[in-house]
Amino acid sequence: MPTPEKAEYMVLPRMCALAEVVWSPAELRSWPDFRRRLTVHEDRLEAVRVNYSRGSYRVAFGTAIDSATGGPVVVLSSEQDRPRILYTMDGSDPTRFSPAYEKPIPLTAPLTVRAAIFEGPTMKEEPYGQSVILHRGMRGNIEYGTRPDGRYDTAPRALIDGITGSLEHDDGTWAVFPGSDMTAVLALPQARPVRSVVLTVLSRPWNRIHQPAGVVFEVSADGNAYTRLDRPSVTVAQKGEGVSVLEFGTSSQLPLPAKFVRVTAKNPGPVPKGEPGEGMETVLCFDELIVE
Ligand SMILES: [Ca+2]
Repeated sequence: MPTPEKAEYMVLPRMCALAEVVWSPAELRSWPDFRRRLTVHEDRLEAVRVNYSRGSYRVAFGTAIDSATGGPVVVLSSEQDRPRILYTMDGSDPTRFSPAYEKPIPLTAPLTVRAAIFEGPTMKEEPYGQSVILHRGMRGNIEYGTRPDGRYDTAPRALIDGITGSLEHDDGTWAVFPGSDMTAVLALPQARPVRSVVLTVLSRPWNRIHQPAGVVFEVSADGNAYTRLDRPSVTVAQKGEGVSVLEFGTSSQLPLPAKFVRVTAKNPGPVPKGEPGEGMETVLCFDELIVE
């Protein structure tokens, strides 16, 4: 740590969070309650003039299923306690005249939300934007054969949350499977014709993230008898330097009536010779199972 101020910044309010974790029993811990009490504590830190971290003013994007309508909604959140989030849906940056986020935004078509936290007329940090797609699979439930790696803070619905598009494997949008296959069963709310199935996959060889050795899609009306679909085709959806997002998709035998979609992505095994991390386990990363 170069200065005492930097050390203060790194330990506060982290120290409060550590105290919360080791002194409060797990069943009594609540993030919203901690966040509220922290606001009081931050006033104390302010009063004793230590250089504590004010936390991120970044707006986080997620989706959920509205329990009343059964339809998907976009949820905005932040580390701040009761932040005033202003947002737009036309691609422009929010200003102090933009609408305030008060409740989840119904998702009836693909959209791009840009949002920032304001205190009075002041924007606290550069706005963040997120595109959200809409597909039928979002209304379903997903169960994994092997859980995604817990270290990446992946939401349980990550594969069916409509949020895609990043090239960074550790931004919380990717479901990460080191050294194992990925199998998942998506249960749709009703048996209806499925027209297409697409799985988005990250390739980032520098981090030992490679495309699967094979992807198999199967559909079923009853969850017992599955029909295996044709080998998916692979297209490049996004490309950066040494990194790409690939789409494994199929539709040639479709539509078929289905309530269940099963996907199996095969881990190719140890990283081949000459590649970064050769001989170590290959990591598989997925961000959306798009079912129409
Ligand atoms: Ca996703």
